[in-house]
Order: sequence, then C-alpha cells, then structure tokens
Amino acid sequence: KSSLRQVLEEVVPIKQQRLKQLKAEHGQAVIGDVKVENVLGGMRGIKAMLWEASVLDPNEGIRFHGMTIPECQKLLPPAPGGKEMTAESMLWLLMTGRVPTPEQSRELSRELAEKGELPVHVQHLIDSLPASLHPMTQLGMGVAALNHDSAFQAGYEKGIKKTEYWTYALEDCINLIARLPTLAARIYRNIYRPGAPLASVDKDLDLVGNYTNMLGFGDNKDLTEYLRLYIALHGDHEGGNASAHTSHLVGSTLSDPFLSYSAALFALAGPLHGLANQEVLRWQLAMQEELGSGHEVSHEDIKAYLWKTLKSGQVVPGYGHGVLRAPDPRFLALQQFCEARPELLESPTIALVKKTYEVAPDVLKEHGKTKNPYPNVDATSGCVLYHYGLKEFKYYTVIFGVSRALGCLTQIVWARALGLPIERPKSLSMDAIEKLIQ
Ligand code: NMX
Ligand code: MLT
Repeated sequence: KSSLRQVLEEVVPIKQQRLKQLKAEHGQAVIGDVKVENVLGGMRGIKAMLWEASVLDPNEGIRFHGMTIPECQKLLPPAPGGKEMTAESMLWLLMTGRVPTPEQSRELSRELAEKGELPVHVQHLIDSLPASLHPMTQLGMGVAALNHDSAFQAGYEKGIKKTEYWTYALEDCINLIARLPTLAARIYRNIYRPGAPLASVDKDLDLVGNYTNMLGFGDNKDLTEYLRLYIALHGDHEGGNASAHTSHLVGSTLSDPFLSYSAALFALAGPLHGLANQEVLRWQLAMQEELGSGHEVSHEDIKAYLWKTLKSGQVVPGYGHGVLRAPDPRFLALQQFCEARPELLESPTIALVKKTYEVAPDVLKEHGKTKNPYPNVDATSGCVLYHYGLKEFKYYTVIFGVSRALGCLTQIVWARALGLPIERPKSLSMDAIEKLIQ
C-alpha cells in the first residue's frame, strides 16, 4: 500500500530527469511560430506552457494523462456503492499519471476528510460577509484567508531548500482540496439556508459525498453521483484556460497555493469562463418562460430565440470554445448521465438543453462568427443540478471552483517539483510590432 505522497516521491525524480533531458537535448527545437494575430488575439494557439496532467485536442477533447473521459469512467475507482469516478481518483490520476487502486483512492478520501475542517478565522470571515456578496467572491476570499496556515509560506520563511518546495506545496494543496467543500458548503448555507445546521465532515465519506451532505442534499444519491462525475470532469482542462493559467502564473512567483488558487477563482468567476454555467441556466429559464416547456417547444421557436440573443449582441452561453472545434466530450458525458435516467429526461429544462443542442450549431454556423459552433460543458452542467433541487444558479460556478482545484493544484505541485521559473512572457506595443514586421 502506498500513499499519494509515496507514489509522488517515486514519480518526481523520473520526471525531473525527463525535463532535464528535454531541455538539454531539444531546448532549441522549434515547435511553433508566433503571428501578429496571436499577439492581438488573446495568445490563442501559442504553445507556451508546460502542463503535464492533461492535453486538449480541438476535435477529440480532453485527455487526462492520455486517458479519454470514457476510459477514466471505466478505470477510475468509484465511491463505495457508487458508479461514477470520484474526485479523489481523478486527483490521483492527475498528480501521478497512474490509476489508483480502490484502496489508494479510499485512503486519500480518508486523509481529505481528516483535514476537512475549516479554521475558525475563516468560518468567522465567511459568516461576516453579506448574503448579497456573490458566492464566487466569498469562495475566493475564503481560499485566500486559508493561507494563514500555509506550510509552503512558513517553510519559505524558514529557508527550506528548493528541492523541498514541492513537498510543502503538496501539503498545502491537499489541505486546500480537503477544505474547499467545507468552505463552499458554508457559503451555500449562509446565503441560501441561513440558520440551517451544517453537517460536519464524515470521515467515512469521499470528498463529494461529504460536499453533498454538507450542502444538505446527502439523501439524494443521484445528485451525489452526478456531482462526482461533474467534479471529476471539470477537474482539469489543460493549462491555457483562464483559471488554470492564472493559478500557474501566480504560483510561479512562489506565492503559496492558497493565494494562487484564490486568484484562479476570480478568473473562473468571469462570464466567458466558469460563470457561463450560471449564465446558461439563466438564459435557458428565460427561454422556457417565453416559449414554454422544453418538451413542447418547437425547433423553429428555439432557432428564433437564438437569433434574438445573437442580434441583441449577446453570446449564446455554453457554446463556443477557445480550443475545441467539436462538441465538448464533457458535455456529452453529462448528457449521457441524463440519457441513462428516464426521470431526468422528463425535466423540461433538460429537454430544452437537448433541443437547443439540436439546432444551435447550425444557427451559430449561419451567424458565422464563432470558430466553434458546438456546446461546451457549461451548456448542460447546471440543468441537472436545477432538476435535483439545487436551484440557486449563482452558486453553480462555486461547484466548478471546488473541482478545478484538482488540476490547478496538481500543476502547482509539479511546477515546484520541476523547478519551473517565474512566468514572464514578452509583450509588445503597436510601435514595437510595426517595427518587427517592417
Ligand atoms: N455566441 C455568440 N458569439 C460567439 C460565441 C457564442 N457562443 N462564441 C464566440 N462568439 C464570437 C466571439 O464573441 C467573437 O466575436 P467578435 O469577433 O465580435 O469578438 C467571435 O465569435 C470569434 O470568437 P472565437 O474565436 O470563436 O471564440 P474565443 O476563443 O474568442 O472565445 C469563448 C471562446 C468560450 C469565450 C466564446 O466562445 C464565448 O464567449 N462563449 C460563450 C460563453 C461560454 O460558454 N463560455 C464558457 C467556456 C467554457 N468554460 O467553462 O470556461
Ligand atoms: C475550461 O474547462 O477551462 C473551459 O472549457 C475553458 C477552456 O478550456 O478554455
């Protein structure tokens, strides 16, 4: 039996050696070029960051250490009594590149549960915030305040060696992942169920089992399973997305994992990124209000509604992507979860999401602006939560935030283990660009 830390102790020197060799033997190899349009266009397409845990193919979608979503669904251990892969199994895969045994995954669940309590100062901070403050703002503040107990920061002050950085970072990352559900559930309770009791962390449950329990939905096994899948799927989406890139950038200054991930959450809180899942549901409900139930509405009516959205200058939330050029396999996996459950197919909102998918790509193609007319994961993630009674859609990005920690924090451990330097790309003024192209 070996713990996550023991497996990492085995894997880290192998990767350190590989990186050293890559640098020495191929440091000067050219793997791409930079056009002016890349500089002006949000750096889209520039290969500029090392990110081990996952790689995104425009057509095939995400692979976690080479494994597709269906492969992960097949091979990553579920929680006892469940079918969906757990957050712990996904975290183990992301961190080590290996599939954990059920025992390893359960041991990690136990460790996370043991570390899951929220420090009192963070409880007080969160309890002092107005319920009108967006849950994502509260989450980012809570995560930043957890840095009070950062092992990395304390170690750095003491003068730990560079070779030890990653072990201190790992301790912080595990503590943060363990505490995120407790923090996120407290925010939910304070805003939407003030005065309701908050369950404490159960040492026998997995991370998501505990999260659903603390949210007050512990009896809903289907929602728990959905959230396991949701949280595993949203865990990582290579390094260039805005939240992952933010935590990597901030972490590269040797800011501790709490501050780095707090910054990432504020990137995730933007409507073009994670907040889109909140926006999708708002948009779908408004469509439903105007057109009627998803079971009865016609494709023609949905098309007209899509055009109305586009002509008013808004984006269609849940559609388009910076890298993907095909339907997002995360979207497809969540749709499959619905297809397997007849009671979900009866939901008018889930039916509307499905019907929208049947017409939106053609409308977006005809509109002719977006490079990717297909749905991303946000197009469907919220409607299942809504169906199961988690209806407060301003909260949805918080769940995304609990999940994305898996990938962002894995990267922080690896960035410290591999000694990656501070990020500092070159910027150019228009004058400077014009000089370069003369
Ligand atoms: N509806 C309408 N127009 C769109 C859409 C859309 N869904 N997606 C892109 N466009 C427009 C985009 O605004 C841009 O217009 P302009 O030239 O006037 O600035 C044009 O199409 C070209 O954009 P792209 O190069 O296709 O997309 P880009 O890589 O810049 O942005 C997104 C990617 C995801 C930000 C963009 O597709 C979008 O805004 N989608 C809607 C919001 C969304 O679903 N975000 C969630 C992303 C996933 N996540 O979880 O983070
Ligand atoms: C994500 O999961 O981060 C989004 O799909 C956005 C992205 O990859 O750019």
